Amino acid sequence: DSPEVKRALISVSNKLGIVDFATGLVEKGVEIYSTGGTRRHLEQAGVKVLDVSEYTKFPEMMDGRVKTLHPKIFAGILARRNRADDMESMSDHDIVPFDMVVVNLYPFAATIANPNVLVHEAIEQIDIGGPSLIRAAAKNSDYVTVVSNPYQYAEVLDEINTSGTTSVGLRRRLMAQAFQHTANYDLTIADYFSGQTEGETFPATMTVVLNRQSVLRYGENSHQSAALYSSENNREASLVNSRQIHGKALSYNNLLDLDAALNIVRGFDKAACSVIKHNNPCGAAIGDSLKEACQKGFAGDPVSAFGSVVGMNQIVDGDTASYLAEGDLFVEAIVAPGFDDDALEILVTKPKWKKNVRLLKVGELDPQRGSWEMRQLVGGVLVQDADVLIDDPETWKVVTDVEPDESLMEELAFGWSMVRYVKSNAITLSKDCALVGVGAGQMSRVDSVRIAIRKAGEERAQGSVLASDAFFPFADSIPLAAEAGVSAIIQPGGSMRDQEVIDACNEHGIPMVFAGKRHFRH
Ligand code: 93A
Repeated sequence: DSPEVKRALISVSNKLGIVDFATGLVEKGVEIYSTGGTRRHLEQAGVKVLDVSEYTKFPEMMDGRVKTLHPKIFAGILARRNRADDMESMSDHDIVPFDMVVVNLYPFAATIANPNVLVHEAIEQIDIGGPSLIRAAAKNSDYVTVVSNPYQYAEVLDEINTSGTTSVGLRRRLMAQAFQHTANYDLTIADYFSGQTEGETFPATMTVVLNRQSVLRYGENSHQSAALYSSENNREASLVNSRQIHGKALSYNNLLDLDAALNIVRGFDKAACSVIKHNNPCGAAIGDSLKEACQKGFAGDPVSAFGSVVGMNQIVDGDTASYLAEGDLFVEAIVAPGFDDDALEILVTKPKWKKNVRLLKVGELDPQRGSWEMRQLVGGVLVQDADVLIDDPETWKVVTDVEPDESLMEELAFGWSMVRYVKSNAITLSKDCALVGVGAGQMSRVDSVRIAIRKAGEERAQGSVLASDAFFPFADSIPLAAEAGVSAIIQPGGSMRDQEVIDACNEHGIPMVFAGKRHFRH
């Protein structure tokens, strides 16, 4: 019931893979028609191609603005093969049927990614003929195969090679992808021009197109259904782009925590490990080796670390995997740039939790994560730049009589790089570049201080440094820190009562640094 593919129209801006694909089609006896640039590209590679202009008896004109927009092209795509009248119209007007349309569009998104692009240059990159070809072929997917993206070539050629045609199932799937693609394309154009006319960072109207990536077993709780969506333009090394190489399906909470785990470690040059529970780090550390970072990370709060999600910023090696596998640790999921063969072998054979542990490979990490963040409100959405501010200790101010020495400054820098990943009100105690106590998500800052000290325990609080994600509204936290033996404090400063807080530090001989910027995470 699927007619043999005899004739294809190919018109592509992105020439990736097109020679191999077209060659494969020609080998199966498919006749190819192309527009100017595509035809030259294919001919140079030795592929036999017919010229669209010669067929329509119309030249390409207006710098290519009109090349395929012609009834002889569109009727050949849209004709219903089971309708005698459609077939008669074709023969009356010397129209040939196209069984396949291979088009990818002018690169509008890539063009506007250049901030210096001029409006009229952007306008020239709005494809008109291409989306029309794609939509026409998609509409007639009963008979026509529409190929709108190079990643579809392999599967299409596979079917053609086995049966000389494509299955209805594939054609319908390609149809859906085609309409989604042209819809996204138009939305990108609309976004660009609505933003530009306002001259604002954030567009006046925003259309966000997200593709469903997977349906999850359930959401935060088992009575909530859930799915994961990814944005089409997201190319950075991220959880959403990662590959699961082992273990059970990811849950909603796994995904949330893995994302946090990855964001904490991605910025460090040294080996780093984060241990996440309920979206907060219960441990995190840097070390001279990944194993050391892991050991220090898990030591942060070994009780809470049970059933945690782990993030690492280097390829996991056998040593690190052995440490994770051999202790009494129980890990739900691990995300890392990759896993070497030893590590993989160990993690999938050794630990008790080997069957279930989810291993995610993200590839090489960018130090910075994506640019915008969205949070949902009932009936709306909040958008902001992600908090990716790079710490610059040069701008920090020592506000106390005593100055922290160089090694304390290093410890403060570590604490400050961690506290932004803890829910506000956030307090961290850290020592030897490892978290030892975390107070997260309390409604009063002094409670977070109390919790961080209690979590650290007497011995570890002694000599640790304290970081606070926002200023101390009162001086009440300082005596608590002093009593616990905290050796230095970092906080943004900026409270009405800064002076009281500084006085309290001076009284207890604790050096304090103002970082000048706060890092709320609500
Ligand atoms: O300027 S257009 O909107 N007018 C057209 O009639 C047309 N037909 C195909 N752009 C048109 N195309 C696009 O040209 C295709 O979508 C494809 O991206 C590109 C291929 O041009 P060439 O074969 O000359 O490289």
